[in-house]
Amino acid sequence: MTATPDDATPSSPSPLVTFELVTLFPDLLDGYLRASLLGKAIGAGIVAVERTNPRDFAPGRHRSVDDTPCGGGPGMVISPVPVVAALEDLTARRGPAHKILLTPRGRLLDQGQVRRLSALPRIALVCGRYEGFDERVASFCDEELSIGDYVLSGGELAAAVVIESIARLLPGVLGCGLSAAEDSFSAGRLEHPQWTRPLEFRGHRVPDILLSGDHAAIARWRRREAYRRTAAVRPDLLSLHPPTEEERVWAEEWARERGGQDQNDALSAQEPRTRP
Ligand code: 6GU
Repeated sequence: MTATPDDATPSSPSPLVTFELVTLFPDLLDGYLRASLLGKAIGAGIVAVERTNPRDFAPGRHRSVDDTPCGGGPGMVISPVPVVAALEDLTARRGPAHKILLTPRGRLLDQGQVRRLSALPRIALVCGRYEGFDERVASFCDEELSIGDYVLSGGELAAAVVIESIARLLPGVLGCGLSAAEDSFSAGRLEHPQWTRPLEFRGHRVPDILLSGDHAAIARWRRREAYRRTAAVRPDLLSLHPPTEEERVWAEEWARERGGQDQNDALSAQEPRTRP
């Protein structure tokens, strides 16, 4: 008879982060949470996701979770009663959590917020649906978060965004490349562009410098392209993370080039359209 010693099977580690989804659609994210790196992290026990449905705590035969707005107006408002009961139930079962209300009126999620949240061991994500929450729900939460300036019909996709952005920062979730991927945003710059084979595709060639083997030159070129892209598409990031010395030099170069181009444009605009 062969007995398996206890220490031969790896005991499942306690998760680094547990997410407590509070949602009226507890199955909605199942496929997403099963797939890819996130699914592996959950399978490996690094991340755990629990679900609690406020409808299970709704009073009455119809288990309704919303009601008409006090003072009148269109739509419905989610009642604090089942939501707070759901929060109390998950706390009683599995312990206290940092409670986040997901709402478009919340503070905007960015990589800095993600980093802050990634240090918390238990996070409850309270998802709304269609309508707003009764104001009192917010008093039972620790903060309110939004994932962007647009309106979704529910907080579930926002919850998926929060879960994935936090999970990928945890050790063991991403392979290598994590620090690189994160550093680029923490430095307040967009990622530099990337290419792979084939070296020529429908007339578009991979830039020669990337094939040069000159690693210092490549690194510098990538920093410059990251800065070019950031300045063009996200100038707001530059006020938060001011240009470095080398970036200022590049910006001046581009301004001179543009100046020359603008002058050419101005000159050709003065030329008569049709020659006499
Ligand atoms: Cl967190 N919820 C909803 N419903 N819409 C949003 C959002 C959250 N963030 C941006 N839009």
